[in-house]
Amino acid sequence: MRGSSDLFLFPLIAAWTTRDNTKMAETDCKTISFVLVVKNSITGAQPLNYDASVVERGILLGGLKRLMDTNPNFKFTYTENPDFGPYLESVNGVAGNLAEHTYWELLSQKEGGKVIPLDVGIGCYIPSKNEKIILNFTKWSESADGKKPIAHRMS
Ligand code: B12
Repeated sequence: MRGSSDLFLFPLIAAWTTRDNTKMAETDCKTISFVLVVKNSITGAQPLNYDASVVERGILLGGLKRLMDTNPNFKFTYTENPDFGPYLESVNGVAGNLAEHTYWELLSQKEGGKVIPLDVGIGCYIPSKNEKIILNFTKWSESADGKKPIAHRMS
């Protein structure tokens, strides 16, 4: 009796498993490649280029994490800002410093285009295929009265 019910259930289980695999394949995420450049405008050191990738429509933070997980020559840290999300604090051991007015500026260059600063942080920006993302260690400058920082240069 038991043998015949096993025979009956087998095709049902097989069909269910196959259907589930198809579902998995449909929801698999594609990745896109972009280039990450780490530049230090303060020391003038030779920029480093990395081949990076992110899930299609995924955020830059995800791409940076993937790169750090797979490439021992790249590391970064960030802090959480309650209003704007993750703030890139350090890259390869070099950290921005409030007192010294240094920070990691986020820049982008799309194929053949000019270099422009990102208008959002690493938690919001979505890189596109073959885009060059430049992490540029630099200083922000003071306004004429020396009180307010001129935070973002114009594109
Ligand atoms: C000053 C300022 C800076 C200074 C902050 C240091 C300082 N002490 O002056 C510097 C020059 C470092 C800076 C950098 C950037 N900034 Co800014 N910055 C501002 C500005 C003009 C004022 C912030 C402020 O002083 N608030 C008052 C204080 C009392 O509040 P606070 O919460 O303590 O402020 C802190 C945060 O604002 C934080 N902060 C500043 N910018 C950014 C950006 C991000 C993504 C995060 C998470 C945090 C953050 O630094 C402040 C001091 O600690 C705001 C515009 C605004 N009106 O808010 C833009 C603003 C917050 N910045 C912005 C951006 C996009 C950036 C950059 C990504 C620009 C770039 N292309 O590199 C980078 C951050 C890169 C990184 N490393 O992650 C955007 C954020 C938009 C968004 N939704 O993500 C804003 C709103 C300007 C805009 N485009 O409209 N910034």
